[in-house]
Amino acid sequence: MTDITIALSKGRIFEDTAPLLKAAGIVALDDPESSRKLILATNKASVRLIIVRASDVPTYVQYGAADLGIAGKDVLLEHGSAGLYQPLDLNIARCKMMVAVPEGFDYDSAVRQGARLRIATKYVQTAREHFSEKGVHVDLIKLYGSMELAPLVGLADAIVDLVSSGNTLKANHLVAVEEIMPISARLIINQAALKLKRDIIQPVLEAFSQAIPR
Ligand code: PRT
Ligand code: MG
Repeated sequence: MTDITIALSKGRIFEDTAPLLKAAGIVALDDPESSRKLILATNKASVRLIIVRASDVPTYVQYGAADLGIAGKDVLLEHGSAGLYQPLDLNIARCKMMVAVPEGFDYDSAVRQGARLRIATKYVQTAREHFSEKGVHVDLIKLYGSMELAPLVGLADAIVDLVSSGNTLKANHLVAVEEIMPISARLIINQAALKLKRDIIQPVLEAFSQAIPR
């Protein structure tokens, strides 16, 4: 019988989580990058992994369809934390939430002059909070990806997006003008599961916390 379910997204979250799982003695029996399976068995009969979209991880955990999950802080800020414990910053999948504009756009003077800025982003909650704290008036335009395109075709003056190497900005002639916050992935736990399955969850939590990269 399967006892706990861990929700993960493939790509960078899975890659960075695999060493933490290993430290907890958990190894997936299939590689999610090559397998089409959405439920992956592990070497432990009591643990299975489910592969979902990054932004869907908190939803599976909140409703108890998964007991544990790994999600970026960016995702958690947009989703909200109802029903979720967030005991560990795993310090993986790190990047920065930033404001970026086309090369040559004078962001500072636009802000100083109180211009109303059009901001395209997937991170509407985070962007709204950031600009409201700064007292900058913005119109937020919700996108689901490829935000870098928006200023290039006149959809927005600026974007709020995640930046790691900076290569995507550079390739699209954009520059970061403001850091909103550092981002990393967090362990999230369904609150009821933590109480009911503490005997299985607690050792995983401890192994993860010992194995967090610094
Ligand atoms: O792809 P999908 O729509 O399913 O969801 P997703 O894009 O949110 O998932 P995924 O797997 O790409 O990212 C999962 C998590 O990784 C995010 O929620 C972040 O917490 C974290 N992360 C870390 C990043 C990045 N670094 C990152 N660089 N997520 C996205 N990016 C993107 C960024 O949006 C931009 O388009 O990579 C591009 C910039 O990268 P650089 O290296 O060119 O600066
Ligand atoms: Mg992606």
